[in-house]
Amino acid sequence: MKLSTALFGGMTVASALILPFPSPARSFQAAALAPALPLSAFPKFETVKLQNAKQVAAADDGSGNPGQSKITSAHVPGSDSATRPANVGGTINNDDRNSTVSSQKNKASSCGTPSSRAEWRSYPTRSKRAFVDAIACLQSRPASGDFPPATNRYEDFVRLHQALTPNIHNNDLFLIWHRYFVWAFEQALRGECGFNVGSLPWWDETRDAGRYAASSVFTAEYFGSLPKGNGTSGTCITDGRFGGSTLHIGPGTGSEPHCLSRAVDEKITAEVTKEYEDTCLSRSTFTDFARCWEQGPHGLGHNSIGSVMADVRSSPGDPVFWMHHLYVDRVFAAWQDRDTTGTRQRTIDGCADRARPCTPLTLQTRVVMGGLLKDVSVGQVLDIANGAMCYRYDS
Ligand SMILES: *[C@@H]1O[C@H](CO)[C@@H](O)[C@H](O)[C@H]1NC(C)=O
Ligand SMILES: *[C@@H]1O[C@H](CO)[C@@H](O)[C@H](O)[C@H]1NC(C)=O
Ligand SMILES: [Cu+2]
Repeated sequence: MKLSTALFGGMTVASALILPFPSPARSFQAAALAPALPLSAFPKFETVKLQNAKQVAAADDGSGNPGQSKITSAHVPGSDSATRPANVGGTINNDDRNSTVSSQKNKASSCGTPSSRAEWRSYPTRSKRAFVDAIACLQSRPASGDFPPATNRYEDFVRLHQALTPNIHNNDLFLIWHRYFVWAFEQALRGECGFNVGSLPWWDETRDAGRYAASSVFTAEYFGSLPKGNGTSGTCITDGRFGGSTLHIGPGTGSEPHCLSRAVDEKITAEVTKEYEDTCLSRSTFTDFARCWEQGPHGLGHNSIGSVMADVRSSPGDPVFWMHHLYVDRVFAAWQDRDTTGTRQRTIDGCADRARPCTPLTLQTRVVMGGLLKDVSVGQVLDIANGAMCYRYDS
């Protein structure tokens, strides 16, 4: 069974995840530090430079027709973005919209007090410690067995992301699926590892643009340092809460033991700017925002931290993945809030895949979590404090 069938055909993903991988070797865990693999082993994210993203905006403004495909594909060799329909609006009928709006209204009281995610610099020290401790706790717990060859509970999350990658990147499910993935991870931290501080943090990466390595995120107390690579390989991380880890999911679609490694390129971190954020935030349609944000600061942030984080499939293997996606989600929520009528919390358009013609993304499209948390519909995760989740951002 193909995973795309699992995503959209009503079957469980867990059964689809039993792929022909070797069974986990317990000896991995006892072994000495695994090697850093060559940077070329980690398949990178597609990215677009700000200058080109701005050209897209200009084309969009002028004609009312997005027309981004030509410009984008010209700067992303190997990308198949040009095959994506430029304008896929109008895929949601009124029946869909009205029924979900009213069902969301009915759920308004189910979200009691939303937890309020704080920016890392104003997130209390004891919460920072609790957060990294809870992540390390998941790494010390046994795998569920539903996601071979995951060797611990944390790797269940990495494996699901690896397996679903083609379905959840470079299409309009990207922001929605990753929002719910972070929520599922938060539930595991709370339910399985006793994480009980008020909220998760988020990381305003624009404040560290050009000097991520100096960020207080990358310190021996928390996520460990952010070194450069040596040109061909990343550098194994030996400090911080996750120093010395061996990862068993990845690189790419594989499962080869390797150390947690990073290879920062501050020339690329310097591209994660407020200016880029604002360029994306000013897009008026969901699909235009989503494209700009995924291939802009989202992809640039991944690639710039490098090595494991630059792996489109298996980047959750680096725990800083969660900090990055909390930032990605924070700006998605900000884009939604820009329209004060609430329309962006209630409506959706775009493509759920890269087929041509594509499968339209609707409020009923399933957001599949493979049993890590129950599957929901897109309509249940558009509003972060009204539906399947209950949180907000405090800055
Ligand atoms: C849904 O809402 C639209 C606009 O508010 C309205 O025109 C349409 O008749 C409604 N459809 C149903 C099925 O209620
Ligand atoms: C870079 O590091 C890798 C892994 O530690 C090593 O195999 C390789 O020889 C190093 N390359 C250079 C150019 O130093
Ligand atoms: Cu991802």
